[in-house]
Amino acid sequence: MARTGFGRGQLRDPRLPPGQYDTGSSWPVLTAEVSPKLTADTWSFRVDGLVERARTWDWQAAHRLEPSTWEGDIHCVTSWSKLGTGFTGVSLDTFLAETGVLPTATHVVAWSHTGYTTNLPLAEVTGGRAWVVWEHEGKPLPHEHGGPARLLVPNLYFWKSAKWIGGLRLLDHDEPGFWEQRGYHELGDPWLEQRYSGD
Ligand SMILES: Nc1nc2c(c(=O)[nH]1)N[C@H]1C(S)=C(S)[C@@H](COP(=O)(O)O)O[C@H]1N2
Ligand SMILES: [Mo]
Repeated sequence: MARTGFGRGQLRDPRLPPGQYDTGSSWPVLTAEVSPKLTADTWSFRVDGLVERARTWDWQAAHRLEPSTWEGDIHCVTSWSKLGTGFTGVSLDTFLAETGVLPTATHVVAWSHTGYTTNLPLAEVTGGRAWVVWEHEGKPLPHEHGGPARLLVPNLYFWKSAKWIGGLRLLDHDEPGFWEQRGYHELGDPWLEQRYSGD
């Protein structure tokens, strides 16, 4: 079936959550802050807070971990979705297995090297649900899309996928991040249309 047949009043692609449209081969850039001067040489990823052993990986150390590729759909709260796209990096499960997680941990705050933050329940980023990624469709992740490395949490609206990811802090409580402090939903499930606080 022709992909161009999907549209208003016509067959709707079942991969599109309510209120979303297919952005096709384009990939919009949404950045709230000034893009950082960050390269593979200056990038690092830290996991701390309620863990047994806080740890920081540099580019080489992160690339020694078991790689994994995810393919699927991503959904921005501004209503575009990008369907059938692929990223490669390392599962957060792999990083967290190296630090251990204390039983009191319930949430994480993901932070970017720029200062951008976003909060997530621990259960939403474990069990094969979240990755630190550095490749998009076999090529280095473009800088404007968060390269050298970003978080990928595809089950939630894309504001949770922090670009230029710097680390995760494990907490025993929820702590609203940049957009959550500005009225966005604490969780952000696109299938439940959790766009704004109270949705
Ligand atoms: N550091 C940082 N990460 C961010 C953002 C941002 O402004 N800064 N925007 C978020 C939002 S709202 C979306 S939709 C996606 C956009 O990613 P893209 O620009 O690669 O499409 O990144 C998310 N991660
Ligand atoms: Mo977004």
